[in-house]
Amino acid sequence: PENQYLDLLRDCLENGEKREGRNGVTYGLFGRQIRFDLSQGFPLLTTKRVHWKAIVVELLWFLRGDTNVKFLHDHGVTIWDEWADEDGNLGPVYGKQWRSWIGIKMDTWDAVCIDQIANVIDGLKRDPYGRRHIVTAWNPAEIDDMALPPCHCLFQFFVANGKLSCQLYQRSADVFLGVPFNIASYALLTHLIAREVGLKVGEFVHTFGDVHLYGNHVDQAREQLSREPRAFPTLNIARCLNEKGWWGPVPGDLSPIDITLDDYNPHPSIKAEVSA
Ligand code: THF
Repeated sequence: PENQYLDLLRDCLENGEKREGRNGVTYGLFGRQIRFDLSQGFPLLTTKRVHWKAIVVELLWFLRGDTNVKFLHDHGVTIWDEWADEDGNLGPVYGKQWRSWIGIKMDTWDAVCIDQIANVIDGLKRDPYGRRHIVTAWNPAEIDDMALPPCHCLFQFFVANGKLSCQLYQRSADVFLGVPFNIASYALLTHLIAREVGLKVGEFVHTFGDVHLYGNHVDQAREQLSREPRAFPTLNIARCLNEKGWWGPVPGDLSPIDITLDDYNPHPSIKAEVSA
């Protein structure tokens, strides 16, 4: 099931172009795509243990519209620390753009605040077969104020046969450390939104711009590629908060403990250093 990921990892290792970039050596490729049928298990990699709780907490943090690492710290998650300022702020990153994108109406010069998550949920309910179910974090006016421009920049939902699919465009992808997180995060988001709008889950399609293996992850990648994949786990969402509207301005109600996995039996974790 995770063979598509392993093939991409191998592709970077064997065919990636070696480049010296902003934060170190990478072996990069451009324009790749992998996909997961979410009805066939939850795509959390089994060829190394992936820190599931960090994925859940990070996604709930995005959905809260939060851009300060305090919430992550309160739940023991440190994956954004490298980029935060002394007050824990990251600038207008994902949460801000997803939940309160600021724009100006051309005719009246009125400021508008757009909740893209609420809009996409509403859109899926009103017009499931619409072709505009898009959320974008790539806000050119605010890129300079962000600690890091969004890597997973834009996603779109699609409905067929009562199933919700999601495609992500990721402009920059750290194939060893980040991508396993990104796959699980968007798979979980698809499950949450599907539940919200009363659909089953379809596919998660992951499209990459620059996908790269860092020079200091090469040994770890070889180790991972030597391992045999196991069956994917299954996801449980204990309660659904749609009566209260968890996507509202102050959700804070869906807790990481509501979201668990069954039958996750991965190979051991593999340590690697993140490049900031
Ligand atoms: N920058 C880089 N270089 N790689 C990334 O994956 C990345 N992100 C986010 C923003 N910038 C990035 C941050 N996400 C880990 C995982 C995800 C991250 C950052 C770091 C990480 O170190 N994972 C380890 C340990 C995790 C833990 O135990 O908490 C791992 O082994 O998986 C990708 O969007």
